[in-house]
Amino acid sequence: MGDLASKVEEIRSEAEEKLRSATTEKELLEIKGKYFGRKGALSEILRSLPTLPVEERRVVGQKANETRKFLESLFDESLERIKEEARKRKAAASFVDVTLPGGMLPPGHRHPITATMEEINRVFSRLGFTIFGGPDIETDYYNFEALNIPKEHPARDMQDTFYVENLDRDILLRTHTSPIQIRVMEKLKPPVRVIAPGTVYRCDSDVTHSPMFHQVEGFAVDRDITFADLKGVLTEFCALMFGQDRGVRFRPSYFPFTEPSAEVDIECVICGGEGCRVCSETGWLEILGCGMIDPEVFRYVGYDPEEFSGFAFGMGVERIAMLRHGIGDIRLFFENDLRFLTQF
Ligand code: 2U9
Repeated sequence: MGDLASKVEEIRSEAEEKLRSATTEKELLEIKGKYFGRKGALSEILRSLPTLPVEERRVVGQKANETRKFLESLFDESLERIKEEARKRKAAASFVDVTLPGGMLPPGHRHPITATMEEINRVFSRLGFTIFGGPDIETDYYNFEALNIPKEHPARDMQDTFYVENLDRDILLRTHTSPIQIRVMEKLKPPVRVIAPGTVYRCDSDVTHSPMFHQVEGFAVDRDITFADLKGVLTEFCALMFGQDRGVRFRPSYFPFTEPSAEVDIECVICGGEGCRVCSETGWLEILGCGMIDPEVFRYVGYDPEEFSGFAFGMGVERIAMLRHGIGDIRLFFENDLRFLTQF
């Protein structure tokens, strides 16, 4: 008789210890199955009760039923404990300490085109020019007509224009920043010295041309402005931008809005004038265009060409940045590849 009762005791203490140390729901179910489930050790003892003598049946039966009740409630308690532990583990894993300092962004820097454009602006500011801006979307009048380029004039073929869709083809993306200067001339009377930096657009794309690029143009108008003033200002610009000892030359050229016109070359920044692949073995690099403003342009803006004269110039910012940094493909500026951009 003592045997079965102590077997129940044994089941109780073994199952209790295992339930208390179990860490998963699966483990709990296994313990229940083995000790106090329908096919467990306890059920087996209960099933054998009818074969026992009355006294033993009473004692063992009572003990076994109490033990099952105890283990079942310990099972529920342990299940609750395990679930609570899992909840706590999950909460700890997703805890965010909002008092910690935020992640620091690495310091950035200006895009090489912005840096070059700002440097050009700085040089002309030093020479007494004031910076103006204007709209990227322009009218045919400000982009062409007022610059002495009438409709159907062959000079229009020099710039492949993006037109904004309308029947009259009179709204477009500016092909140069010259319209800014027309707008300034309409508002300000001479003497004026103005610099016009900005984004411009042309339907053109290869290693040295991008459909979107940047220009800095400028002009000076006053009484008695001569080609000598043009040469003086632009020679000084080249010295400040490319070094005091760099050779500069002026070559005759043509632009519809200037007469006479010239192109300015500097000694090659790569070979110093010896001749190399970058300067096509000439020793010289073209960096800007310029000229005396055509009297016809003055008539459009209401300046008296008998009283005033002026010079104007224009340069492509990408070209200058490419020459300064020895870059062979203009598209690198606009791909936003950090391996390229972080070198500046
Ligand atoms: C007004 C009158 C005259 C601006 C000028 C150039 C010469 C010139 C090009 C250089 C390379 C543009 O980026 S580029 O393709 N520009 O050569 N620009 S004179 O003359 C003006 C502008 C405005 C009212």
